[in-house]
Amino acid sequence: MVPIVFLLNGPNLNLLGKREPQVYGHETLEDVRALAEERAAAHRLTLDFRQSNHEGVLVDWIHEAREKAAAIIINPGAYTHTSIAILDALLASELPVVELHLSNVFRREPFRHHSYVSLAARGLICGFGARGYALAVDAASGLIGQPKA
Ligand code: CA2
Repeated sequence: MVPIVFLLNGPNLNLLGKREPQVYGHETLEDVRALAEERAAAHRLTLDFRQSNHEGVLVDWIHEAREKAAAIIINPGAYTHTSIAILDALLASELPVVELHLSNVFRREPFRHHSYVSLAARGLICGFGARGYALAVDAASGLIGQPKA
């Protein structure tokens, strides 16, 4: 069976490529989806790529991943810095988690330096823009022991 990786995106990431290109780049969410799907195919993985602006929806999707997925990649957006609910759901999933950010959060405002999600993550990719999405799929593939095609 082909392993499934959930790639979840949090609030405002639907605006990618449409606002603040100096911070988040020119690629749209559809562009980063394409990059991630290309890497997933190379690793013989199925990618389930989603975005929501709602914390509870993200929590529900993490619960769903527990049943269906072999790993979770998550860019929780601003919920990174605030959401114990998302942290608890990730811990409960018992799945390998890759935390992902477009920007280098450590070069930004101090409130972005703390991540609740990092407590559940096996690793963190940040600061590589859209390319980070491909790197995150590589990392997830390694965590579930999936060989490259
Ligand atoms: O760098 C990242 O990927 C972030 O997760 C993005 C979040 C931010 O709150 C985190 O600290 C770091 C914000 C997502 C907002 O996305 C936008 C994209 C384009 C235009 C405006 C917002």
